[in-house]
Amino acid sequence: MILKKEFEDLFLNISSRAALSSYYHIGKKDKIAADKAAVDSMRNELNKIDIKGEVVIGEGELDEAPMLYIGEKVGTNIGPELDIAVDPLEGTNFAANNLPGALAVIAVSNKSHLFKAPETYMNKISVNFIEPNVVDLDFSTKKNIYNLAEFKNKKPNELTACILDRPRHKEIIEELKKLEVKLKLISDGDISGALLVTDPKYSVDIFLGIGGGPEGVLAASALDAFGCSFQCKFLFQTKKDIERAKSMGIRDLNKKYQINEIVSGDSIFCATGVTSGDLVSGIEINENEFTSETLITHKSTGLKKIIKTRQII
Ligand code: VTB
Repeated sequence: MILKKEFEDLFLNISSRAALSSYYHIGKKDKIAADKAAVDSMRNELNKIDIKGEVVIGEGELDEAPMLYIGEKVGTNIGPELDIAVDPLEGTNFAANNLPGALAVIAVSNKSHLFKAPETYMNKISVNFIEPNVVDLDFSTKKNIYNLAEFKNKKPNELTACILDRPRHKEIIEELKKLEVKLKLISDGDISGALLVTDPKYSVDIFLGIGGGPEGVLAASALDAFGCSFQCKFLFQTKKDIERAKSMGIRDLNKKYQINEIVSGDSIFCATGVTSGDLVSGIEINENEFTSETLITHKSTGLKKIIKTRQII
């Protein structure tokens, strides 16, 4: 089933309104307030539209998050049954410190077509083509880089890899350095990081490493529309993580997922800039109007573009 074209505008409006709401908190050193503003706005706007929505990726479990928790029903309860994934403010540190790259993000699919990911870490890898056995989560970093270089007809030192700058990535980063791969180390925001493989203008050949599981599902929705490959594995560190995963129906805890096991069928993805970053520009306010930039994709219509809108506040 295809998602109606009119949803493109509706969801674009939801992510741009959420971005505007957290924009008022940028640089205020209060990431909780910035996040809450985006959550409240997204929930409010979602509840105005005619859908029977269920949050599959949200702010956490009901006991952790009062709003947009996993399983929360959203919409007017009239219309199609949809899965909703949200990261109302991706890059809360960026927003709190007025740094580039904060985004409001939402993705939607038909019911049961987005993976209900637990709130755990996820090991991810993404490139902008689909060709088996070139890049694989089970290969060593070295093998992936050599294969990718050969596939792209480049030398390893002409490739760029994007990865979160974390101590857990020490070995991968050392290996990439040894191979003379150019690094793009990001401090937060791995939805945006993953999406840098989608267009040559960002000069990123591969995205890899361990980040948030929910962020992985959101990125997968856009990567799918761009025809990129994405593989992932969840990492369960505590007993609680494992129990939660089992209760969510995950049997094989070491399973490697391909993109279409994470997002299947049609999906719409919107990421609006709160502060300007690699992907999109941030919110600008001019008297009673605001301008926002949103990267929007819609798999079935082939829509993949950055849309600038100007709206009354
Ligand atoms: C990433 C990134 C987020 O968390 O998922 C990362 O996209 C993973 O967690 O913006 P750690 O910070 O524990 O490494 C963020 O950086 C913050 O939610």
